[in-house]
Amino acid sequence: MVGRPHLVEDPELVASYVVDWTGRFAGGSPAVVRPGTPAEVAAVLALCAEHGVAVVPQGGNTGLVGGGVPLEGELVVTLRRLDEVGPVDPAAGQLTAGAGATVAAVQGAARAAGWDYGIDLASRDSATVGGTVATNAGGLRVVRFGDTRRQLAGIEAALGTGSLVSHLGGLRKDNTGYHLPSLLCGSEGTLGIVTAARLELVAPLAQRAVALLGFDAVDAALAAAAAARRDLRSLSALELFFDDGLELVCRTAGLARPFAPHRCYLLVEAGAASDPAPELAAVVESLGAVGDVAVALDPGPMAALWRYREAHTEVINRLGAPHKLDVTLPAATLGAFVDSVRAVVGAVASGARTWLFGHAGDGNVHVNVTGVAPDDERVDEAVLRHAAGLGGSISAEHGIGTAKRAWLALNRSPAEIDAFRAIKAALDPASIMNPAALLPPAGSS
Ligand code: 2HG
Ligand code: ZN
Repeated sequence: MVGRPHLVEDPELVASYVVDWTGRFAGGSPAVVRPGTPAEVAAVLALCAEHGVAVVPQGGNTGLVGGGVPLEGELVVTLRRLDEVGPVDPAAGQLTAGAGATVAAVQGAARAAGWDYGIDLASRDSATVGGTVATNAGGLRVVRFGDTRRQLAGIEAALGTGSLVSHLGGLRKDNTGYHLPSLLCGSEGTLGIVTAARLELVAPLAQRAVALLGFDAVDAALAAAAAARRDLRSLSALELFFDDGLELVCRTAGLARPFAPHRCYLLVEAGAASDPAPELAAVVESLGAVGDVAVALDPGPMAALWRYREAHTEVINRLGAPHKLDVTLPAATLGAFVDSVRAVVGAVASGARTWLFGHAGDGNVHVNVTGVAPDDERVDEAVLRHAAGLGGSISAEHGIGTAKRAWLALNRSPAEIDAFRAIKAALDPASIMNPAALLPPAGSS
């Protein structure tokens, strides 16, 4: 069906598809299928549905919740061959990209045509359109442009039934029934496989400026983040990290500290068509309680300031596979969560270390815990319950995957989970699509 060379059975080649990026989630698979067209993807799913063969779709394998690797012996369907990026429609400000195109490839095509893509994330060179749509990925520019769902003007997908649905015309007004882009975005491969997406592009941030601010109190940093959201019209990123994380980044990556140590740091980026530096300077000037400031206006120095934040993921991983708990808190309880979560972890895992960083503009904290066995879920349980108890979400932007499905009911009512199951039964009646992800095991809720 896909051509003999595209059914990969050699265990050495299959090996790289069965372990996630962190190393925490490892499984096994008899084979990896590499379809080359949307019709081939649909045909593979039709055959798998007929024979009851479970499937895990995979893009760049940069997911962090065990949602893209075969943990129960599923067949892996990799979308990487569907990597075409179509031409930019300059009138509409849109393009169509195959599921296997990387986020960086979409950004590159958009920029070459005088536009940009609103999604950006550290894994941009590997993460794919299909994977970012399937997980509704967020990243660094949600505060400005919204999440992946907000960029979607249309979708093409092979459903678990084996039928191909394609609606890529990109009309901005189109009230013709159920909105499949919304449904499939964030469905984590449990309903079907995204094969292509029609993406809205954004005006490029032709000029940028970055400020790194040091604070000696979390409250002061969060107050400054709120002020930046309110007052900085050109705000394009608003990131938070702490001194232990910065220390680890500097030590591991051999970087000099930006300035004297502070309890926590905000990275504020402004981007606009014309120079946003004066506006950024005025807003920084207006903030109280800033301990130190470093400003970068040129690409090299800006990248150097960004590195302090972006390197967190890779340096933490070198300590051993972390437990990654990606949560969002309401503004009213974000400070309380940040102040208390280390103690919550310490109470269930005394030898663990807790690293906090994330997207302050979105209330999104990445709680990374190292020094805990991959299958010891007490930390996950404690942190997710704590976040939900403070009104937060147990998954801000990474998805539920297999890692968090046992706790879905912390955020979703029985009626909502029943509705999820009904939708899945309709679009994936043979229950072959990523069966270990998202929905709690049958009977558990
Ligand atoms: C980020 O914001 C990513 O850098 C990864 O969402 C977060 O490593 C993490 O926990
Ligand atoms: Zn993130």
